[in-house]
Amino acid sequence: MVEPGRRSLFKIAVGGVAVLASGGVAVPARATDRPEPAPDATPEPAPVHAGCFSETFKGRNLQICPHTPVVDDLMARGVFIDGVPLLIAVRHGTYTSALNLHTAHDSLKAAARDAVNRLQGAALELRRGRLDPPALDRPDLPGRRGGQRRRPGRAGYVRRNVATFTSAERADFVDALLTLKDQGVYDYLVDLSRRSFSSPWNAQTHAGFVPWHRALLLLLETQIQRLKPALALPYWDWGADKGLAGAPFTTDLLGGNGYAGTGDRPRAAEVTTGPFAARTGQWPITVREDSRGYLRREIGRAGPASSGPGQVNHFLGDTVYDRAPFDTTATTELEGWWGTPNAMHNRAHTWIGGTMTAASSANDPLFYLTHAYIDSLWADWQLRHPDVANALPADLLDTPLEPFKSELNWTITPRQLLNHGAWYTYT
Ligand SMILES: [Cu+2]
Repeated sequence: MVEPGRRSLFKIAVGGVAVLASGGVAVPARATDRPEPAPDATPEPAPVHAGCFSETFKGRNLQICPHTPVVDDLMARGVFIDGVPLLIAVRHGTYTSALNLHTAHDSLKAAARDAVNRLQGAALELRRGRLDPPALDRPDLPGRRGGQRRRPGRAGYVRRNVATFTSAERADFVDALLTLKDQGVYDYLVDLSRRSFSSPWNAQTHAGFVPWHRALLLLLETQIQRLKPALALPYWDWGADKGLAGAPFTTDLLGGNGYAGTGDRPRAAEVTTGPFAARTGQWPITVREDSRGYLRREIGRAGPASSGPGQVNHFLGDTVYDRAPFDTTATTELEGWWGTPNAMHNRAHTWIGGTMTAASSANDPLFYLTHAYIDSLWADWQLRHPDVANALPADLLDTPLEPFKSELNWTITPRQLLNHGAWYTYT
């Protein structure tokens, strides 16, 4: 859990209460020096820090400060118990009190557990609260039980190939992503996407794969447009743009391939160019499955080159959207699980490799450009096969997608997503 060089931070937690004074200097463990308070004792009044809320728990004064950032990828601050800052360990986005459980008072341990849970919940709420989904109360969108509209709706903007982005658009796109990262909104969506693999949201290995991801793209795109109203998500046509010399792998966009690591420099696959490289300090990977807190790419190492024009045409010629039982055994070749001949989407992930092969693959902004291209292929397929019955199960078609409904109160249904022209067009 603790990387070399980080252990000194944890030593501070040993022997009483874990404390970390401002500037990272350990101070005496004052909270445990005090006697165990009586259950109804009034805690010493502690000054409430800006942006924090204060309450009493089992005789202890708690201050919870959800605005406090994670100090680095292992430690967070944001809880004071009786005025003393609590050391909090962060592991894969989960907060845990680093209190020494053998020596701390029971009431202190309980207070720390409660406070850390509250902090994590408040921090999530804060990030979620900054995310504003696109409105659904539009007359041109089908209602929950309405019919699917074939004619174009109110397409507000155009999604273009990233290769056509001007230098000003590239700068705006990068700037918007970095701002959303700072706000925690980007990482909230990474976490949401990661949880889709272990949740019954019909987002993976299912007929709901494409509409669910269409909703996810709309969510990010709407946040980008709040910052840069003229921008739309670009797509990356990996069949046509397979070379790594141009967009999106330029240093003014997403940066290039990962570093071919050696034993001397073990951070293999670390992206070292562009605005999302770890060395910029702008793009720490905090939602993740292992200790590697940096963006990685291993293009071409794990699998063959991705789908080319021949495979795209094969997919567009397929007359079946999906086949029951809507799992990995027969899911559309667009998503591309085992047994499908082209495996377009999955192969794009594995072709890029590194971060893009993890459950938290949305950490790489390339995720959104890849999915925008998949989304455009779905739109092309729908145009090519307007008379093929849509294979989305009926109960899925009119059920608000999760977790967008329960977490964001955004009740978008697959039916409202079937016609991409109601939202945007592709060129
Ligand atoms: Cu994907």
